[in-house]
Amino acid sequence: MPGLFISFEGTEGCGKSTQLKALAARLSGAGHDVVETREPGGTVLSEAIRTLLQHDPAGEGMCPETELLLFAASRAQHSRACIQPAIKANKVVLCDRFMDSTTVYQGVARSLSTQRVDEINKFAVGESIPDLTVLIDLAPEIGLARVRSRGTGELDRMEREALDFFQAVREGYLRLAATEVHRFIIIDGDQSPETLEKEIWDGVKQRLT
Ligand code: Z5A
Repeated sequence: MPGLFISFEGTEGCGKSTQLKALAARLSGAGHDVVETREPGGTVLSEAIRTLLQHDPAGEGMCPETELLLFAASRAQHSRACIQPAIKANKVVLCDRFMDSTTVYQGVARSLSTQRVDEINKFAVGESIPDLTVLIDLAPEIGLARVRSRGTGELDRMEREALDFFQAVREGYLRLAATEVHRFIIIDGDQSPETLEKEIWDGVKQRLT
């Protein structure tokens, strides 16, 4: 089977990482060679940029334009050093967030020019356009409550945004998915992990056959 690129998108805490792992296990069980990766991140350089974007005090007060370009820089390296070689080697790449996160977080929620964001996204991704994107739709209040209850109590730079920001993100995703119905599968995130897993597997199988 030729290589395949599937991205996962959604608001904070919607269950992407959990479902990406579940889909990876199902695909591996079906005999596929699967690569699990994430954004920002996925290469040593891209992970260093992730630290700047989310955790490093140097990132505090970052302007939206810098944020956009750092996400794009991380992606340019990730696309060329990880995703494209894996696809060429006929692997299935599962990526936790990709270019749609930039369209929605920087373009919609940060109100940067849509045209600029699109151009920068295209430049960064190169040949790596997802064949399929799983959008897990969830009210941000629910996702943020999950994130706040899971860990150290410390929120990263992006997680400290106000609820309005995440509401704009959610609406941005739904509008984007409506313009690219062939690429997106929308799943209701307010269900059990087992139900989500089954719906995603059914959706992926349907699109792949
Ligand atoms: N960002 C951007 O602005 N522009 C870009 O171009 C890119 C990213 C690529 C990356 O965050 C941040 O960067 C993100 C967007 C921005 N910022 N925000 N805010 P990240 O990688 O650190 O985290 P995330 O991707 O936003 O999400 P997450 O915290 O990793 O959550 P998740 O992957 O969606 O969910 P999860 O880890 O699978 O589950 C979260 C918790 O809920 C966990 O305790 C689970 O056990 C629980 N869970 C999972 N599923 C369920 C269900 N179904 N029911 C109940 N509980 C559940």
